[in-house]
Amino acid sequence: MKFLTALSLLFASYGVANAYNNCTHTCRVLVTEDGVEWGAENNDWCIIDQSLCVKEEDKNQCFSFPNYLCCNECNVVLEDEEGKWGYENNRWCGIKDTCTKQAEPEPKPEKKEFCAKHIITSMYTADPAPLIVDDTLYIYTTHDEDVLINNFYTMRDWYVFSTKDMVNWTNHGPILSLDDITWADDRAWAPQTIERNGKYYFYYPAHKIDGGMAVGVAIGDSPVGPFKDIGEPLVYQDDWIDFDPTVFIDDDGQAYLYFGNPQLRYVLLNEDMVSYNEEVGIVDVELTVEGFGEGNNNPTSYDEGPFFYKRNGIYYMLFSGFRKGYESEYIGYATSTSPTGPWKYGGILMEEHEDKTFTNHSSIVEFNGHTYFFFHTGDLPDGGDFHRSVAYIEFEYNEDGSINPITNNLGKC
Ligand code: FUB
Repeated sequence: MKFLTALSLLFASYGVANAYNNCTHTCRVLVTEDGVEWGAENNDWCIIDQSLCVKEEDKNQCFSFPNYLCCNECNVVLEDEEGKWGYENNRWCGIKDTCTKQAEPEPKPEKKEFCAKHIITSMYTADPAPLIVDDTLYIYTTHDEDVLINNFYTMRDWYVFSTKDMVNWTNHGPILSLDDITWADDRAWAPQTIERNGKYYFYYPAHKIDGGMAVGVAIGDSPVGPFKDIGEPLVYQDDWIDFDPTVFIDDDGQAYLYFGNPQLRYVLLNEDMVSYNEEVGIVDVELTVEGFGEGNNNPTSYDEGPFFYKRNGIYYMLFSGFRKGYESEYIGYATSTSPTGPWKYGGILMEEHEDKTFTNHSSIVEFNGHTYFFFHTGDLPDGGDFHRSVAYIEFEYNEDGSINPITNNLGKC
């Protein structure tokens, strides 16, 4: 046979079989010659030592240890001339040389603990709303006066605080006061500022003389003012609903102004930012439990303090609300794929402050690679319902853009 002839020639030229190596990874006998079984490896003949071969019926056995199973782990218990041995499930097992240490289970990333901090402790502030200009974060706030009239909200002006590092804060206020607004006489409540074409638009709610609540707007040349009111309310319907404005300009240039307690409403701002699309008018958002969670209000948990923004194509609406069984506000959020809803309830962002203060009011901003949740609490000395203080805490979004509840750990961390 041609093959045997070749083999004989091979043997002839090399003389004896033991000039060949033992096969190390094949047990397939190609030729048996004078009781010697030959296989082939690496383009050369090799001699098969059957004692090293795994029998068909012993497939699970360890190649190097024909009568033993292969270890699952690589923990060497014993080493002798045959090789390395492990001990698993009450029996010895062979450890292949190719055995690589199984990767240690990935340590679970430790849940980062962030610490809440006040932005200012020398005065009472509430209702924070952020604006980033260049390398600076500005936080616009309301101001709870030290001395209360009728033990109720006593709020007559607005402030802005700036920081570049979240440590050092500069107070630029007051930036606007009820005294500067001809049509308003009370309730300098939760504002927000936005920039467009180099101008800064400060949206604020206030009580209209002889009327209800209204949303006004004042214009400034810089984020810290001075701001000049346009001289009349931007939104006024002679009710007590239209306050707590939040403003956002979408990628297509359309600006939205949401507001309202306990009805969430919006208008489409015109390019000039001081008037709105009258044809669309003032739109009531349909408040559903699917959108705003179940609660004490109509029948959802939405109450007030909307904060509207967009991240990675998702629109977010933070809000202050009442959950069933609670008499102070929690912060919840809803998301949508469109700026006007429908909204999908996302859950609790911050639980009620319970006995500390009846309200809360939130906003979120990404600054210098970190994400911050701003809120207010009653945690300062003599703090309470009408003596509140703005604080913030860092947090991280989940992969899908959802946000886990955030704990107010002021003073505990
Ligand atoms: O600060 C006055 C009012 O209390 C705000 O407008 C509401 O959001 C609530 O925080």
